[in-house]
Amino acid sequence: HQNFLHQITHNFLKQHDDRIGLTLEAIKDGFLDYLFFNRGTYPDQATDQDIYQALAMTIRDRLVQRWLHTYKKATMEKDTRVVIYLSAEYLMGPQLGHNIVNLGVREVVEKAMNDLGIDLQSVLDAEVEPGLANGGLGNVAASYLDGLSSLEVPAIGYGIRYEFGLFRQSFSNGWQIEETDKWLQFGFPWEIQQFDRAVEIKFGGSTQRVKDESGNEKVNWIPSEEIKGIPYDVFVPGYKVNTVNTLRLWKAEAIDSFNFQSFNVGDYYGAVDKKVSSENITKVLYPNDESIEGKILRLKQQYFFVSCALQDCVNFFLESGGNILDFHEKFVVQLNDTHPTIAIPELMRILVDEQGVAWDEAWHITQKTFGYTQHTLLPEALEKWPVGLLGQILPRHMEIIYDINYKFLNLAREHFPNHQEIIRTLSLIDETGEKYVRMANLACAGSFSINGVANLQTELLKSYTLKDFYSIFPEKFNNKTNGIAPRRWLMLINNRLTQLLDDTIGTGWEKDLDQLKSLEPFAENQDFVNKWKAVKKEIKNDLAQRIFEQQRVKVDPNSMFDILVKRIHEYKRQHLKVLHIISLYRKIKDNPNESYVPRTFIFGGKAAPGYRMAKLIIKLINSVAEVINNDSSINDLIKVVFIPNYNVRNSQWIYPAADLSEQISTAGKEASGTGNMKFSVNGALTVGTYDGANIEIREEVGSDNFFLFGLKADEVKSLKESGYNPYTYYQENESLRKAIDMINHGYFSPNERDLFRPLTDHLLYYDEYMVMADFTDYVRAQEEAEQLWSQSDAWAKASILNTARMGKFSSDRTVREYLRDIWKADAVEINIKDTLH
Ligand code: H53
Repeated sequence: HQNFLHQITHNFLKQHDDRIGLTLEAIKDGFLDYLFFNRGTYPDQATDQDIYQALAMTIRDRLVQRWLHTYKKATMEKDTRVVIYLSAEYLMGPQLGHNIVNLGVREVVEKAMNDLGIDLQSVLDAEVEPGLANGGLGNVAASYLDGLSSLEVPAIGYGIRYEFGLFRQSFSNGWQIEETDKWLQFGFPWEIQQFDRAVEIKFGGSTQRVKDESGNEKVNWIPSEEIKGIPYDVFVPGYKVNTVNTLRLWKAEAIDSFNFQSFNVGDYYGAVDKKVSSENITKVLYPNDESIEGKILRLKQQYFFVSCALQDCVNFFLESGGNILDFHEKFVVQLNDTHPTIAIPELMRILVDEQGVAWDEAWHITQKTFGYTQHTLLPEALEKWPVGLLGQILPRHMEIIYDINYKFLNLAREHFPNHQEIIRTLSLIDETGEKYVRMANLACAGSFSINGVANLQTELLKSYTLKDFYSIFPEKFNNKTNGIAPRRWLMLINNRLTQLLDDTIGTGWEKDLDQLKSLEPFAENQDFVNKWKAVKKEIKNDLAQRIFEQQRVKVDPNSMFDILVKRIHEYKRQHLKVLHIISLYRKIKDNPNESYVPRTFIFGGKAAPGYRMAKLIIKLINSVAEVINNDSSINDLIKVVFIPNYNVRNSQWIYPAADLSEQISTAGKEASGTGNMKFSVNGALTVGTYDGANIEIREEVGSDNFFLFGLKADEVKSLKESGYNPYTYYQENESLRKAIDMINHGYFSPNERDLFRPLTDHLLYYDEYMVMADFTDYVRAQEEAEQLWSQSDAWAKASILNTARMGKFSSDRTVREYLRDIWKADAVEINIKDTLH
């Protein structure tokens, strides 16, 4: 019977090939069909949202068959190895444009829309992006799924379907205002709900030791709360291949959506209450990047999606006839930072308590299953959970963690006999005050691979942050320098440059970014240099126009676009940039007759809602912008713009338009950075510190095409140890002093002179991130940039060389390295003509 039904489906698909075909007519028909039957409208009456939804459904139709084949013929097959990526965040970005590019149908779709009198760009603009991430961490998660699909390797990303993504930012009187991100409001056309793959998740309660039939001791977990996880599958198509992998996002639901007992005694509200509280778990993304929020709900989120994911893997492996003892052969599970680390005791629990595997064997399987990616050098970003809280929410896991720790510390003592201090730092439990579980230590003990995300960071992990783990397990440590997806971050967002590249060196670079190298000789070709400049000018025009429409600020496309976009954080030093702008402003006012390079300073980025200093920095930028943009005495020589609600969509306009990319973190603080890569591949020059992936970018593009400044990581460290006194820089550097004095005298806050005191005091008397120490050299690097800018051909040449030499930073390269060293999974070609079973 089943075969019969399959046959019918296949005949149907064959007959209706046009419905899913990629021809102009098929796409037009599909689109009109959806517009009429699904949206209930005609093209001339359709809203932007109607048109977006109809086109999205049309494109989605073309993914379904590919996705189902990938899922059934590769992912679920017993003997194919599958990469599992666990991440609390995915920064997917707008989907329509990306999926059109990956299907290879950009031109056809553009033509189809044109024929109907519709502008594709305005359709793309109508999409509300799924903002299920804070920043860089979610961006790499999305890029690696894209890379895995493009390399045809079966993979599943697991995460949370937050009902509200990262808050939307607006400004009121220059202050950041946060609003709920209702990204699901109009429906999300790129997902399919999989009700039949729902799983149950337990919380709280207690454990009990019982004997099973054969007299062996066994642990029962008797929870106090149970909820359901419902998966929603999002398609992740590879570039011009049939592979469409799965991003499976989980939503929490109550098990009985209605508690009839309460209902019968008239407590209607109480009955609904339980449903509401269960569903709270996946309500909202915590808006902190690199700082921990020790909230119960956050821990529940982490356990929730991790348990859903592992149960799902175990289920379909056993369904396909797999042997649980081979779990680590079938799956490799990558932990994206420590957020999913509770997966380690969870897999132990499933193996030991539910599958009856002996402890040592279960530990062997677990350690062979997990890889751990470490993304940070900030001590405050290392997650830890109070033992009391973890034990209350996950009593069985707390026991398992203690058991793991006991054995792990015995091993550690063999390496470090009589080193009580080292044993204490290695312990999974921090016992210096209130007891905490150290999630990074748990991740290190429970995985076979530990990787950093750029060379410098990996070295710093080995010599400081995870030094003692490195001496026990040197073989586990490796580096995987981050990369970005060239399809999104060049092809999709920079159509103009893509055309020029295709015309000059042909296509093929999108799948093999090293091919951009063949652009190098063109840097010497005046005709090409002129074309490059013309393209850049058009792109800058586009952004200038958007800025004017949004903010009513006129910026000059001929000025140098100097851009700093990323999360607002003190270590990323947006305030260093502000001090530079103020000092330049001061200089122009004091010496109006000298000649200056016209500059437009563009900012973007969100501050965590509870991070007061970051919010004050936003207010300062907006206040400085207000004064400078309205000061007619400086003849529009400089403009300052803060683009609100920085997200993927806005960033797609920003990166291609940049002349100068600001990557100015304190050395030794930014693990890698990926924005730095997006700028440079689009032809921006970088002014940057010797930090994170900046170092490797500079190595690739050449030191002449990169403006390096500032203290190095070891210099930062030794200056700190020798007693850093920021005030001396204030005394010694006149322009720095004047800039700080202007802020302190209320020049930018006339109604509230002391508004920025907390910030300036911090800089003068504490300055954890050494803004003051790096100021002078930063200004020097900026002047160097201005000199090069004045020779516009030389600048263009450096810009061309940046693009030409960025091949290394394709996420395809990173994914290949993960596959080679950690994941060890092979490509599986997907043939959509195969019959499915
Ligand atoms: O991860 C990026 C790095 C970047 C680092 C970032 C990150 C988060 O976004 C959140 C938490 C965390 O521990 C690290 O700050 O340097 O490029 C991807 O690896």
